[in-house]
Amino acid sequence: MTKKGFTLIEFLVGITMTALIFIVATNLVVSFLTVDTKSKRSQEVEQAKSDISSELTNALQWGKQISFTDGTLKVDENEYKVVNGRFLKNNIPFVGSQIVIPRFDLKRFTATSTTPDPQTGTGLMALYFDNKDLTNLKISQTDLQIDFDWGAGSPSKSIASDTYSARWSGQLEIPETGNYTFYTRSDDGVRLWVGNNLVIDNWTNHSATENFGVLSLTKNTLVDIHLEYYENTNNSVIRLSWAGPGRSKQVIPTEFLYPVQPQTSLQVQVDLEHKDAPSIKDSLVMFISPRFADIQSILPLPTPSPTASTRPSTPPSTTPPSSASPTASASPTAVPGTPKPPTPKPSPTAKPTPTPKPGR
Ligand SMILES: [Ca+2]
Ligand SMILES: [Ca+2]
Repeated sequence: MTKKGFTLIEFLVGITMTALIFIVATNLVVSFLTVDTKSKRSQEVEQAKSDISSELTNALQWGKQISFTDGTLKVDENEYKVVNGRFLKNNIPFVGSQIVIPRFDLKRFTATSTTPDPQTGTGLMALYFDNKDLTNLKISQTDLQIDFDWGAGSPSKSIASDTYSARWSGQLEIPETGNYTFYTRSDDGVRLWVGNNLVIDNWTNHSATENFGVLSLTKNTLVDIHLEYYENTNNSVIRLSWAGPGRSKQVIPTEFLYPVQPQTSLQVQVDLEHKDAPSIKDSLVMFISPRFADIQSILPLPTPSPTASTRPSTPPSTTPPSSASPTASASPTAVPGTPKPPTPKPSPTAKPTPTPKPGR
C-alpha cells in the first residue's frame, strides 16, 4: 500500500521535476541563442565599422581631390554615399545588407595655429628611405635646406648607396606677391608640389638635371611644400631653389621653410545600425588630415558651434579676406596654410576674394 502511494508521489514529483527542468533548459537554450544572435549582430556591426574605417582612412590621403556635397563623398574618381541606408562605393554596396547607415557626415576643420614671425623658419621635415619608392623609412629629421650632393654615397650609413629616396615636407613662406620659379637639380627622380600644384615632375632615372616650374603666389602666406626624390644608381644630387619678385635664383633659405603639421583636418562620422535590431548600433568618428589634398566643397559647412567644440569650425581663410579690407594681405593674422582650400561657395554675401589659388 504505502509502496504504491509513495510511487504516486514519486511519479508526481518526477513529473514536476521534469517539467521544471524542461522549462529551465528551454529558457537557457533560448537565452543562449539570444546572446548568440546578439553577439553575432554586434560582430557584424563591428566588422562593417572596421571595413568602412579602413576604406576611408586609405582613401582620404594627401594628394587626393576631396569633396563632399549632397551626402556624396568624392575622393579622386571614387564615390561614397548612402542610399536607402546602404553604404555604397561607386554605387556598389560596400558592407552587408544587414547594416543600415542612418548617418554619413563629413566636416572640415581648420586648426588654429600661431602665425610665426616672418622669416623664422627652421627647415623642412625630412624622411629618408632605403628603397627608391619611398618605403623602408630609416631616418626622420629636420633639414635646414635642400642642397645635397651625396656623390656615389648616401645620406647615412643606415642607407645603401643606391636605390634610396627622400621626402621633404612642410610649409613655405611667401615674402612678396608675384611669380615664383621653382628649380630642382636632381640625380635621379624628383617631383615637387607647392600648394597642391605639381610644379615639377621628373620621376625618372637621369643624371644631374635641372627642372623648373612657375607659380603665382601671394605675400605673407604659408603654402604647403612637398618634395620627393629618389636615387637609382651612381651619383646622387638634390637641390631646391627658387627665384621670385626682387629675388634672384638661390637655394631656398632656411628662414622661409617651416616643418609644420597640416592645418586642415576632416571629421568623418558614420553611424551604423543592425537592420534586424536597431538597438545594436555603433558610430565611427575619425579625424583625418589629408595633407596636400585638394579639399573642395565640403557641404554642409560646419554651422557655428552646434555642440561645444574644441576646434574652430569654418575655415577662417574664407572670412578674413572677404571682409575686403584692402590691407588684408599685409595682416599678420592671415592663417598659414589657408590659401589652399579653394572653397567655391563660402558665404553668399562675400564677393569672390582674390585668395591665392596658385596656377590652377
Ligand atoms: Ca648611388
Ligand atoms: Ca644616380
